[in-house]
Amino acid sequence: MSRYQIVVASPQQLWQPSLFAQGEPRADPEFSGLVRHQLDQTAWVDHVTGWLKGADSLFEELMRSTPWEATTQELYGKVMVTPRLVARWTSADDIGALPPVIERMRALLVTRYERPFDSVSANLYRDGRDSVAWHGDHIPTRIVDPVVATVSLGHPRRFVMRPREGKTELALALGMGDLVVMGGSSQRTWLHAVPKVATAGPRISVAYRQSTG
Ligand SMILES: O=C(O)CCC(=O)C(=O)O
Repeated sequence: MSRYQIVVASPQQLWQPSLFAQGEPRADPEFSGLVRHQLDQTAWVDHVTGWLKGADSLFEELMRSTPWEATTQELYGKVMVTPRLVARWTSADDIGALPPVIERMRALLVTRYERPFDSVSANLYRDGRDSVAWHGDHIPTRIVDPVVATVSLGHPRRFVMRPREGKTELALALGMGDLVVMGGSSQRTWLHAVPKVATAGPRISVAYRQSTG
């Protein structure tokens, strides 16, 4: 018999609400405090710390009500379980059935960035072992300079970006209602990732993308 017992905590057990993210969820229509990181001549990232007030109640509702799925991916010829859980909503009816603040955030993003954002998806990083490897999002090439907006809920995780051929140039700690919007050529000429860490509480990222057009 092993001398070691492996204790695997569930995301609910690891979850500790923040004092700064309580109350009804409400996104800031003014995008106050927005900082634009001009990555190079053609790629940019907007960052608003704490854009969604009351992010914890949305986190808890999504944890409870989302049909989280484990998916697989092929890596170097091997089929591996993707290290995070995912969910995706692509029809207006599906998006309309989500907590109403998801639609309110979508409407604010559509107005500001003038993109349809007709697809909503979410990632659940249960703990520090969950991650997303370096990638650019797969968005049809007919969509020029796609804009991808992500709202982070729960415990902050490091979000990093680098040029396709280069080292990490931007690192942000994203959680508790932070908004990041990647635009210009950032999905084509840059990569982004959420690396694994030794310990982390659960985090959800909700992504708004354009899939048609
Ligand atoms: O969780 C994040 O902030 C990034 C997620 C991401 O890169 C993706 O879903 O493609």
